[in-house]
Amino acid sequence: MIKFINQGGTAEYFRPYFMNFYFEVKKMKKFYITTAIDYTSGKPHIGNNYEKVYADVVARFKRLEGYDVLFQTGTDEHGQKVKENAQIAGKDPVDFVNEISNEVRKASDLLNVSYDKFVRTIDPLHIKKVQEIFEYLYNKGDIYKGTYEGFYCTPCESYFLEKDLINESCPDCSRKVINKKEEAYFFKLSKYEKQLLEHINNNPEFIKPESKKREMINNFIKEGLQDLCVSRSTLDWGIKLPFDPKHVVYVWIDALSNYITFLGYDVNGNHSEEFKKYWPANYHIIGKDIVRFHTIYWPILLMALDLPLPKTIYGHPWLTIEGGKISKSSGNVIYADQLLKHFHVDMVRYFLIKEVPYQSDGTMSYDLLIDVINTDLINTLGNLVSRTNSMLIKYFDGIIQAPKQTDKDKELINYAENLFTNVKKELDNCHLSNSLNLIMELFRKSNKYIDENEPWNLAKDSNNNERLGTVLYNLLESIRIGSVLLKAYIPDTAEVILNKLNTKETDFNSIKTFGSIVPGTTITDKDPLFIRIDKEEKLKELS
Ligand code: ME8
Repeated sequence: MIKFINQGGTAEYFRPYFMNFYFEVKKMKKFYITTAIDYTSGKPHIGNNYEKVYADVVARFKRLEGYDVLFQTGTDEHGQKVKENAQIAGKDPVDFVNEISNEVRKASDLLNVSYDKFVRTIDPLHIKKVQEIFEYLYNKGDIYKGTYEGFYCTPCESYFLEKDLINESCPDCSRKVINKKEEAYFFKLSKYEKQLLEHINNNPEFIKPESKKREMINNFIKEGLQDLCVSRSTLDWGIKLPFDPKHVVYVWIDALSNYITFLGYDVNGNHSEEFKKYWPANYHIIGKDIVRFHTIYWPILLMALDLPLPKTIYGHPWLTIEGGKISKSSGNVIYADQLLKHFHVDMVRYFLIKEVPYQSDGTMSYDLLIDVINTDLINTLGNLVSRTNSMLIKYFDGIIQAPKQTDKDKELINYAENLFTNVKKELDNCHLSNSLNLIMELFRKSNKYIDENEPWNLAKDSNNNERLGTVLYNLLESIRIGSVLLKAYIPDTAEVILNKLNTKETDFNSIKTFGSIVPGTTITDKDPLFIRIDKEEKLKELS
């Protein structure tokens, strides 16, 4: 090999390897993350919003890691329910979906969700592409015309399965149903069943959590997949089949396609640069109720289109209110815009991420929200920052001292130095609540470090000045490291803290080792981060 290099010249020999490496790195750097697109059948609630905040934390974290992130969210605007609710509201469907789509977008904006694209399925370009996809699959033979037979409620214009009938009547309006047959289009799911099962088994990251993966395999795929009815002739608020306009496309085919149509997918292979760059998606973040659509119908649709499959589909648990299902009709509902009139956006973001774990549902109540804010954001984080800054101002006129660390500091330093790696690991496994807890643990450890080192006693004797300066340095550096990580979770608050520290060291590279905060820097701000919430008063205000 050396001989070869000497003969041909090092640069010439390595060029193709560097080029490959360069493109490989560039390719690895992209990160495409999506959320479910919300139905425009009504105003979204805090449960729908939780998912967008979840995806936002991942998107922000990946941007901070240096990935080229595309974060897409939006609204799913066709279907029976949307049409019915527009009628109930006495509105034209287009006016109705415009209004609700704005509400969905507004909630994400209020929650500081940094989406790059907000998409809407009534977009004419999306409609055209869905029609092209449908026609392509029809011509390929993966979609065929057949007969749909089932129990039909004429006033409700809906089919039901026998098991869902109540006393042989419609479960919605209680009127008698009739046995009805009609012509419809079907998608050959069964053709791809084996390929799908293989993919799921060979790609452990494909479906998360594990419990959902098992449910999909055991309850659906192994049972044998029935061909899916992918057209409706009883509905007109949908995308018409280009070659048979009596029918509209089943709303899930329309909705799922958003992940590729808005990237510039082209059924003839003339994809946009954006599509070539970002597809396949790294993450589809969706709720536990729609895992089947995303892990069975969607991958099969992609296989039929000869496209690579997304890397990971995470079906997150739900947020409940006081332990019960969020439900508008029973009044058990909270909306982001109302909540944010009473709480800082980061308080709500913090609560949502902390309180919804990886697999089991989380609970929200005003009581719990206030307790979590007071304990974590005010006692643990807020007090740590103001105490540390106050001591530096009091003992050293706010000037950060050069440290001289000892064994006593090792535990805190080790924890802080490994924090990025540990947080990243949890986040990459979709355990966001755990990842946030690891950051908070650094602040808890820092408070304990204050109690153990008693800076106020060190300050009594000027011989201890070096030690006192070191203790404060370690605290400030720990606060900095934790706050840089918090930029992904509670970005406004993280920025306020980093400004208080008067530091320019605010990127992820600066937190991989301990000691980037610069001695000699002056800190002047010791104001509290948040004002403690008086629970009784707040609850009164909320009621
Ligand atoms: O399902 N807690 O739309 P959607 C957490 N349009 N997440 C919740 C929740 C709760 N209490 N309630 C709902 C749809 N969600 C389709 C998606 S994607 C191609 C089409 C989640 O408005 C729900 O699981 O009913 C879903 O991921 C998202 O909110 C939108 O629900």
